[in-house]
Amino acid sequence: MGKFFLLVAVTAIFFGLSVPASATEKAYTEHCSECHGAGRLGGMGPALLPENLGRLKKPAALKVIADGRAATQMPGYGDKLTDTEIAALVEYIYKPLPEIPVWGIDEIIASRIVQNGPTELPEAPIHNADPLNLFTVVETGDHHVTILDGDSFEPLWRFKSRFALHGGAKYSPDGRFVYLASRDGWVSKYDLYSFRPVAEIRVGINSRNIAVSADGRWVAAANYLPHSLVILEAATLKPVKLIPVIGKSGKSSRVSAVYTAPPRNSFIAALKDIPEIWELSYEDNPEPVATGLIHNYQPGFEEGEFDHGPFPVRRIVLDDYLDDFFFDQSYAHLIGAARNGKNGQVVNMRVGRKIADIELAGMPHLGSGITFEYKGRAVMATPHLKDAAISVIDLHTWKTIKRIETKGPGFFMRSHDNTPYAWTDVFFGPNKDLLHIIDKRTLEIVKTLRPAPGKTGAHVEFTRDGRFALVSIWDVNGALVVYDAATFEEVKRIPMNKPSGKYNVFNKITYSSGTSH
Ligand code: DHE
Repeated sequence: MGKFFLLVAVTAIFFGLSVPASATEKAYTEHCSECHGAGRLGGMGPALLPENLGRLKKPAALKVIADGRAATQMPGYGDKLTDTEIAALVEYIYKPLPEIPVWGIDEIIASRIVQNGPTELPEAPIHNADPLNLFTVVETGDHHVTILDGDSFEPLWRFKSRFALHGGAKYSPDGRFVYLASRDGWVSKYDLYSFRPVAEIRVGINSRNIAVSADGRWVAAANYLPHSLVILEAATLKPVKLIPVIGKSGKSSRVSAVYTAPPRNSFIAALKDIPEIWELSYEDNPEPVATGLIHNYQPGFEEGEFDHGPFPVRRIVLDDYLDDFFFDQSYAHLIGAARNGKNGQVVNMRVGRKIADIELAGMPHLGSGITFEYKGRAVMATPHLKDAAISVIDLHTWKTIKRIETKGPGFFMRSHDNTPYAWTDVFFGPNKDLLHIIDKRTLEIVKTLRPAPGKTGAHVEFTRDGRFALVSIWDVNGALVVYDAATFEEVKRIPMNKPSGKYNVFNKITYSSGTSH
């Protein structure tokens, strides 16, 4: 976007060169509402409200609308809208809504739907597939989910999901139940023994992701709108605790993501609008649901202190935001970065403070980072959303030991304990149909695949034994392509409607170092 455009647009904002409000609302409906929601409350794209746009200054918002946003589904509208129309849209999205819809504990409780109670579910699987080698495949093309047999590669069950599922599927520790979250706030639970839905609940208006506790008792949900964390009882999806996310300074924040940290018996969340990490312990929690107790969290506690009641919140204050983060295998260290940050930061979770900066420019996609052993030392590898490279970082010295040049910026990376290879996609740019296979022993690319010329090939997941790698062709006439993980030969192609991600039960419940947790 040229400087001239910026000047015209900023001038339009400051001097009120106006477009009639009705025309701006029409432009919003025509170009934005499909993704960002009719009332700017979010959908496939995030909510566009001043409360959620605090980190995006108006000139930067002009640029995003004109040119699109890297690493998201947001396209540029510079060729469809005039500079003045874009400026008017910016004004429109920063205007407070007369009233922000409330999504509090009453609305959450009222939204809960139980499809099949415990007595309606069988004792044992009704199918003959290995229950721990099933895959949950999210087909974003028509908002469906397919449960795939990881041995025969036959689809076993296909059902309609909520709108715009995002983030990894999460399983109960025994692998029997899968939990899915949609961008519009629904958490849904399905039974993989009987292939039946169990229950659903709407935890927010615009949600981020969910995590299941290592003991299988709790589900934590992270929201963008409202600014809250919600704890559910995993068995019933009944809400247990609603936590408004308010930082030390009194400011509220969206939640970047929440994960479970099994060795710590806690959920760990990073916040997007305030530089804090929150850790919610689920160790020794009493039975709050059994007593019908719903705890409302009281903000105002100090750093190092805990609030009271179940799931006490421990606050770790940082000097930069964390948009994206992941953990080493021991969960002793959190490695995180801000999307616009120059460096990543390492937080020691035991002492509760930053212990190192790491070289991570180029917008690392840490959520899909992996760890493995290289020449006797533990390393992590992460793709970058803006850089055609994979960074490999020593988890002891926190130094980059190699930048592996790729054919374009990538989104996802995967490996498995039983394979010497890590697979990564090229997600952006002219080579988006390529996938690289990296030898973990040499850190060299040993093979580049093009499963469907011209179509994005992305997101790899391995079978339980690591013998096969499944790749998505991100197209409405797409597919899952099954590769032999040793010979890299294609074994099977299963038609799918834009299969965004696939999650193997065993790899997820064992927190395999090669997969997302
Ligand atoms: Fe994702 C996982 C954040 C855009 C597909 N994405 C995640 C997770 C986070 C995240 C924090 C981990 C959640 C979990 O598994 O519990 N994603 C973000 C963003 O900040 C970003 C860049 C902007 C946004 O729109 O929110 C973003 N993500 C996208 C997309 O545009 C993708 C490609 C298409 C889509 O469906 O929206 C996309 N994200 C995915 C997928 C996963 C994911 C498939 C699960 C990866 C896994 O293997 O676990």
